[in-house]
Amino acid sequence: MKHTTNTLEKQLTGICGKDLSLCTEKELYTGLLCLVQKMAGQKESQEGKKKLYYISAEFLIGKLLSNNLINLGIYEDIKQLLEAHGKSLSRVEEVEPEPSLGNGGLGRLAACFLDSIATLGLNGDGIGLNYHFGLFKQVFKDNLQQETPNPWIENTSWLTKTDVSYQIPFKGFTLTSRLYDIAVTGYENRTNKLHLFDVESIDESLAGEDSIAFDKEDIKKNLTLFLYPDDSDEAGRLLRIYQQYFMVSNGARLILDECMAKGCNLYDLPDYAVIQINDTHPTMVIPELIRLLMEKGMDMDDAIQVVSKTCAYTNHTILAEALEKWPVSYLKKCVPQLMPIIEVLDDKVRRKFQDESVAIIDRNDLVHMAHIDIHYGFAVNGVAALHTEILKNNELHNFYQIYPEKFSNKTNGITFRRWLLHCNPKLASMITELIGDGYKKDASELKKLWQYAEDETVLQKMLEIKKDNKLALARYLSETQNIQINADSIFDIQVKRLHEYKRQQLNALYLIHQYLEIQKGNLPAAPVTAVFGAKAAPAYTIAKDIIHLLLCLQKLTAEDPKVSPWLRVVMVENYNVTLAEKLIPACDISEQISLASKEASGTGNMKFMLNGAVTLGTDDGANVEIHELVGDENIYIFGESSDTVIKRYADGSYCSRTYYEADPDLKDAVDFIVSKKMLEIGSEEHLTRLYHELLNKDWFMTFPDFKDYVKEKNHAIADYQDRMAWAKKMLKNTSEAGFFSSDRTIEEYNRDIWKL
Ligand code: 26V
Repeated sequence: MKHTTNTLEKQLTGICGKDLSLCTEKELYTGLLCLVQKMAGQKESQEGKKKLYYISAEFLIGKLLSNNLINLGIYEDIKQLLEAHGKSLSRVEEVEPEPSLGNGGLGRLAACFLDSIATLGLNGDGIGLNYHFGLFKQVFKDNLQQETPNPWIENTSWLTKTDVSYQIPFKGFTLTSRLYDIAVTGYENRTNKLHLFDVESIDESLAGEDSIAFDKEDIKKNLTLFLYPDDSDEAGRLLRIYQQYFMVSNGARLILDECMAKGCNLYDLPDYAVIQINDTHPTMVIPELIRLLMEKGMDMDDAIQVVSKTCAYTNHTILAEALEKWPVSYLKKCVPQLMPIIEVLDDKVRRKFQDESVAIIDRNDLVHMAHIDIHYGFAVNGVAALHTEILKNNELHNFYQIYPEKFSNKTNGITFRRWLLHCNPKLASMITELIGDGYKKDASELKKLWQYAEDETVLQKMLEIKKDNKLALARYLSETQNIQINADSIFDIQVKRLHEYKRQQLNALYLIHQYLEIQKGNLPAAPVTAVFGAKAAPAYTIAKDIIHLLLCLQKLTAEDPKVSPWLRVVMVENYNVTLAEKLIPACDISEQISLASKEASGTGNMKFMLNGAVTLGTDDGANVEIHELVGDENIYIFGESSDTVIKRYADGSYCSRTYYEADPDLKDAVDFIVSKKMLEIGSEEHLTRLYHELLNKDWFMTFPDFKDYVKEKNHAIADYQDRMAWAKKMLKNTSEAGFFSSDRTIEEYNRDIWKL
């Protein structure tokens, strides 16, 4: 140990060019970055003939310094080294900007997968885009979300410029690309790569300092400025096509180059490459690869065969509006070279199957991207057991009948390096003391913790760690967001993208109900802090109205002396991976309350469970599997079943007003949204629009679940009072979380799909 510390000290001092005690945090950060890159580089490997390429529009990787230190096995050494020089590693971590390359679960999953792929020593790289301003940075003003650019690339960053560059053809012009790489260090294993393509001609000055508006038509300069640029107008939608094609055309060229360099003759491409298509954003890789193979002289039928044996598709959502369908006219405007190929792909399908529902180009001249993936890929998977069943029985039923052998489930997972070792070091070391550190490589060993279910010292220790984490969160929010919270209250947390199907509005209705009860003198069993974190898509009006409601409730509960000792609502600004790492270890109750059947999996639910939070949720997505693992005693399940919900949608029988009229508590809560009190705090426009939306539509059926939700949540709050019984629930959740390691998920992908 001493020896490594000495070597590390020499190396780091050499890089920084002065004694470590004289360095600023920023200097130490860039010094460590260089050191990590050097060490990671030494672990790069060419091993493995066949390689996985995980193509994704998003990689929500989070800050990289600490995770790399952990995976390289030098975290403790560096921490001690800095301490010996009067410096703190956590202070150094704070100066690292968080890469802004993702939006939510889909992108975070991709990041966890890269970690596990490298950790398992598999030959696999990621391919995506290098968005300069990322998604957007969320700022609250007048209780509303505003969006500003989120620049994250600094002079010294994790990006390494490579000499790989391609000419990418669009209608009427060509763009020169440039590849940047980020090293992906596996935990005590090999280093893989995240390949991020950029345009050489990018012009950051196109976007202003505090607005995400820019000239959407200047593709040469804007292509990699933002992830998911606003698509509420045609220019925005075309830009998304330009981005997607740029990503896959570069990716396809890189893949072919790498394979040919290894001796591939292109007919044997499936022996050298497998391409995992993460949702439909990269679907154009299929026709583009076919096109490139034809350019190299392959005949079309052969090219289709080869590509079909190389590509596999993961579906992440059943929401119709998220299943991409591009108008033929748009594709012709941006990438006309793909249309003849897509037409042949459609033609072949139409000759084989006289079923309009499985066609690629529909009667309205829309190209169904998922249909390309399913017909011309060799595997299709859902991301949780329930989700895959719904795909097979409902959403993709007609495809399942044609290709039953292509379908499988791969329940999502999370990397325990980031979501336990890094974010909750106290819990991790308690676990190591109790069961050794085998769980770091084989997460199923966490089950061994359950032998301590009756051990009061262990249970007490779990409660102490949770309390410490709550205090740390309180301190952090106070310092960074000027939010004060009471660490003695129950931390009830809902953090995820803002979407109506995730039902932050149901949580809000509960909070209003509680507020009214407290006003009446009916105090809850314990004080509660309800914490939210969520970004809304800039053009998603109702989602932004819900944020407005939450921010108004924050003000209302903070300023009411009768209520604030019992109930506080808090919405953190700019929720991201860094905040998640602080919130999740501090959580008591994990809110996973999507409308049953709508959340494909969820992965936040797994992170909370691992960190000893108890789930309050619907039987949806991976909650179903959490429920099975921990049993009824250790989870709070409420709401209507996915079957009931699916039937309700099918028969169109749902009428929110009926529920509103029948339940006075619900009626009071809904009416309160537009009460005098609320209108004094908030904006009439936003609050009344939301009120009418709920009353006249409530498309995601919050009203039928309201009563049951209130009951179960109050049940959890009351149970929390028996600290030992609660600690036992926490322990059960942590000890059953092993199944949700992304190492397990990746082993399944490799066993069933990739076969590396
Ligand atoms: C789709 C679209 C459609 C076009 C407009 C912009 C946009 C942005 C993102 C998406 C993809 C959403 C899909 C997604 O994030 N799905 C989530 O995937 C997680 C990982 O599998 C899963 O745990 C979540 O349940 C699922 O919502």
